[in-house]
Amino acid sequence: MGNNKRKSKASSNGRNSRNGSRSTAARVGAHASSAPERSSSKNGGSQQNLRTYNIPDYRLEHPQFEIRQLTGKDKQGQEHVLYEVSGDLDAPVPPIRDSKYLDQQQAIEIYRYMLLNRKMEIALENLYKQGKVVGGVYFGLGQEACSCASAYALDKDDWFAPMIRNQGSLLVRGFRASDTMMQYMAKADSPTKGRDGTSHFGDIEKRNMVSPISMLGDLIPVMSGVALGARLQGRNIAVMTYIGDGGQSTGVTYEGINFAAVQNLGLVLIVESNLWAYSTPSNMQYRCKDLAERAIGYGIPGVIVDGTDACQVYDATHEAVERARRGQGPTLIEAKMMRMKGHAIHDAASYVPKSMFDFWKKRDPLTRFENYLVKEKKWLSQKDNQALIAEVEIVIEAEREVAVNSPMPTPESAEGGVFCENGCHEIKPKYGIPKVKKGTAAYKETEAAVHLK
Ligand SMILES: Cc1ncc(C[n+]2csc(CCOP(=O)(O)OP(=O)(O)O)c2C)c(N)n1
Ligand SMILES: [Mg+2]
Repeated sequence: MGNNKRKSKASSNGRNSRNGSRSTAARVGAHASSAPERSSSKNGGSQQNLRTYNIPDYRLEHPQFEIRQLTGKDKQGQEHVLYEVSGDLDAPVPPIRDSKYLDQQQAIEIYRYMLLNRKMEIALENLYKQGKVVGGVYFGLGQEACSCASAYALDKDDWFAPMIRNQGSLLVRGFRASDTMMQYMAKADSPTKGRDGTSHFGDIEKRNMVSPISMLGDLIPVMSGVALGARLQGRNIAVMTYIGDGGQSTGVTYEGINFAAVQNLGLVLIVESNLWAYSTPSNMQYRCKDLAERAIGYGIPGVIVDGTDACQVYDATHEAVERARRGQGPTLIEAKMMRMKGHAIHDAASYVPKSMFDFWKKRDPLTRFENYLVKEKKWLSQKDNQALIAEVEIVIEAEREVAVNSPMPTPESAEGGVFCENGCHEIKPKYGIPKVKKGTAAYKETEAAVHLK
């Protein structure tokens, strides 16, 4: 990226489109070129200070769409916003990129987690329709490769913090499908024992999982803090979390990444670039071409992957995790894909143009990975694939039974388990005693401290 300033015209709504044209439409899911390092130009002269940065891009296709906001009228003559999409929506589906790291058994294991993820969410939708769910349900349809393959790249000692679409990551980290189901049904045996109806639970003891925080972006500084805590105990670990293409607009996202960058903390941030933030299309959310470009401003590596390709997601996360463990700092991974349902079960996503769903349906991560394993690599015979699918269905049915049969919490139980009692949540150093020097000098009152009094 150069430092030459380009003059661009304002669009009719006061914003410039991402490709600089005078239109409210902007390109979504545009491409970027590759090469991981940032380098200084050696051209000399006026080019002397020109810095060039590159964003590696693992994708095998670069979808280009234009989304245009229009105003329509309903039958009563009421005006409402609608969106129109144009672009090459009939482009052929690209192949899965061979992984540099995954072997046959690992690839099949990721596929099984993706199947579990998909079938668990189908079961959840049914539980909701049966009136068994307290509140709403969130889905990661179309994002299973992103959740499962990224979590699969972590080791036991690494940490992670999921967001609403990462129910697959929980399965990879050892949570049972019934944990998520019971949580949504607010059952007594759920991780929060019926105190929360959605995803606000963690496990800092065994699974190194920080509970999701609903305020978008806030997990980023928290996870940076986890990495700092581990460093003070003498360890460089990877700490992974996710943020949506909408959520990354928050101020705390910037603060959290910047802190990890300057402290060289092992943050692995997966940006779930799924083209919508609630009912806002991504081109009304940010102006840069690819969100991975933001890594340049933070001074950290950024990489783009096809979020519907499990191999690409795994490889990029694996490399980011390795960097983190070597103490080389954070990485931002932009996973491009599509949110294939509404924001949550209450949202029918009728604002999304149907042709956009059709385009991404052909890129269903599960079907693509299945084809790859069965037809391309021949790592899984048709028969073994059918057996695997049947086994996953049995597991999900058994988990559903466990969840449905769990009792509701007793009214008396509401009294306990809210505040920490008798040190029940003592947080002990996990990796050793913090390696911090104890100061010997007495506290010196500074001018600033005096002033604050
Ligand atoms: C700081 C903050 N602002 C607003 C919200 C309300 N909110 C919850 S999800 C959401 C949209 C998120 O979109 P995106 O980040 O793209 O994630 P996606 O739903 O597409 O996975 C909003 C605005 C919130 N939770 N936190
Ligand atoms: Mg989004």
